[in-house]
Amino acid sequence: AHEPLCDGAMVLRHFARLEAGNILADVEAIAQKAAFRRMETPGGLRMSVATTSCGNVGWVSDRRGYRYDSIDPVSGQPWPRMPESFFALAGRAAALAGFDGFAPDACLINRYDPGAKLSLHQDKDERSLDHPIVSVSLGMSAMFLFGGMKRSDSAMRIPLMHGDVVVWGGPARLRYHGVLPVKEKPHSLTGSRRINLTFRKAM
Ligand code: MD5
Ligand code: FE
Repeated sequence: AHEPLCDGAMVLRHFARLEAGNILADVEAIAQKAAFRRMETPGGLRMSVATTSCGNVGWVSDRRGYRYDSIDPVSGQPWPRMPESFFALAGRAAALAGFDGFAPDACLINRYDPGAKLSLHQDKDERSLDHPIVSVSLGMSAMFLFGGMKRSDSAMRIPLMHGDVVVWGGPARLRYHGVLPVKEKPHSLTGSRRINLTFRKAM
């Protein structure tokens, strides 16, 4: 089922379900080279979500700010390559939502343990905001907050479940969004974790 959420945002329910086991195996291999870590924000707080990346660049946060970097600051090495299957999945999802030719160069991988959350924010660290973001949810479900163009705008609550893919582009690209604290309802493939992959064209 393809549900338009609003102009520019499309939910593709179950879209990644058949591939979920393979994606999670790839995520484990990536995490062996670039471990999940809870990054520090410029304000000095530690995120409850643990992150890693694969692709030409990865998303990094520290006291200096947010940015994309070709080097993982923990390993001192380039980020692991983005698997072809990830690139292909993101491209197929984007095309279904009307964004042809999406070529992500970064895949940010978020790991939510029970209680982890993401406060309302906008994604604007990418060089051009003309490209969509494709998000893949795996494992435990989460309540996604989909707000407006201002932080103070009221937010819709959208449950995101294992295998759901969302494409955010055009007028939805800069909407405020977040994730409510994840409740512990273990999933057969991930245990007490939610994994979210976001594909971006960062550079
Ligand atoms: C998550 N991750 O579930 C979400 C999925 C992040 C993040 O927010 O920054 O890592 S991506 C949701 C998203 C991206 C771009 C635009 C909009 C939502 N939106 O317009 O609501 O871990
Ligand atoms: Fe975001």
